[in-house]
Amino acid sequence: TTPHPSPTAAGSGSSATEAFRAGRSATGGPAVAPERVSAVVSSLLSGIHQTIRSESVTYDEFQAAKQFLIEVGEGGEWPLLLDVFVEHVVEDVAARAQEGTKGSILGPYYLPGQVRLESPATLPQRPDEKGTRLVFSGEVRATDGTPLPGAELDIWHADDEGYYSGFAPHLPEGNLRGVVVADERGRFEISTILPSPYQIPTDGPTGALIEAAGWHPWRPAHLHLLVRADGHRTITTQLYFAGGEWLDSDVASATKPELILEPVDQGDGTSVVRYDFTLEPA
Ligand code: MBD
Ligand code: FE
Repeated sequence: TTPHPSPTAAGSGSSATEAFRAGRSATGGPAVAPERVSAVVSSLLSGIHQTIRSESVTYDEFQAAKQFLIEVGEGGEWPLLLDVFVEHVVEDVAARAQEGTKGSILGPYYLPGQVRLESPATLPQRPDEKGTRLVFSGEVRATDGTPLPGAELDIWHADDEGYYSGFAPHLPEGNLRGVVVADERGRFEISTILPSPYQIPTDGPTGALIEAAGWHPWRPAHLHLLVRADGHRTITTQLYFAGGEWLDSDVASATKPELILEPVDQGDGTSVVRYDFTLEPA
């Protein structure tokens, strides 16, 4: 038995759907030209049609697919499913036109409006927060090397059990989330704990699909970051940990070799690591 109610797939999935809706403007984004809708949807459909032909998909399988899609919606798991299996390619395409620090996917668990903390900062955490202490520091600079004073590091990550605040009922709001403001030389220092790997909830439709396909439901341990500075393009990225489990088989395909930290164990329960960010002019 666990000491607290474990977050259900339906709970975290529907919270992610609510968070997504809250983050969209009332208008739901810019209009898309009919030519573009037609081109993208035609291509998408032809991919589906081609799969049905090449795999000789049966009526039973077609009906099972409908059932699955209905359940994804009912469970509020569209953000989870799409961010795990699709977002990495959208990010790849966006990255074609980007310089500076490599990006990675946003994922379903970002929550805006977290507490602003001047560097050096300690992320909000429970008095008895479990896990290895991590001190993460570095500098934010422009692509030409100029330091970016007052840059913001909007950071969020899972706890030592792999759960995210806001998406697991036993965690206090805002736990292990914050917007850290770099100093007058663009330097930052963030004290937190090492996150654990994240497991896609196994009790919802996304987990059921992963199980049915014989895949594993894990993401390697990671920190999420949005790094912002006035006049510069915001970087959405994630940082991983050398030697960590699932690094080479992330279910969300979102790791990159440039995004792997190598924390140094200080021998006192604390690990220390540096990482610098480079932002291109907007
Ligand atoms: C996560 O924590 C995450 O980062 C992604 C991309 C998908 C599911 C859970
Ligand atoms: Fe994550």
